[in-house]
Amino acid sequence: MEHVPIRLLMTAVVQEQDVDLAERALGTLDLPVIHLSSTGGFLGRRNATLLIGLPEGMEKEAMAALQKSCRQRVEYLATPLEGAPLPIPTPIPVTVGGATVFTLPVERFEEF
Ligand code: 2BA
Repeated sequence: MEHVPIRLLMTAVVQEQDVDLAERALGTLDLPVIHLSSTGGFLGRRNATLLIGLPEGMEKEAMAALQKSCRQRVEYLATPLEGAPLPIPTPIPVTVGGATVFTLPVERFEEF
């Protein structure tokens, strides 16, 4: 692979349902992606963490690719109702996503 200087590392936590579309959208920008399978700490649902090394000037395009491919969804968290005689779970709606994105500067990038 050609050695393009990488300036930023974008870490995007995306929902499992959106990951194929997100990878395809990033692929059309010629951005290589590392796909890590992950799990959300709060809901315990499977999600994906994408690591994207960005050359100079690609941050906006990468963010736009994630924005068009990752959408919000409502998931339900089953919790027992406090004080109820029977432990009947009450579903609580939780809005998840589109994506949780951290962008960090890269001090050093090497490929060999
Ligand atoms: P989860 O930790 O499973 O969280 C799923 C959704 O549950 C979150 O959606 C948020 O709407 C809600 N949630 C999370 N923690 C909560 C809390 N303590 N109280 C009430 N509601 C809570 P998103 O914010 O869209 O996050 C989606 C996933 O992104 C998370 O899955 C987690 O894997 C990751 N994530 C979000 N914020 C993060 C952070 N600050 N650091 C690391 N990972 C993060």
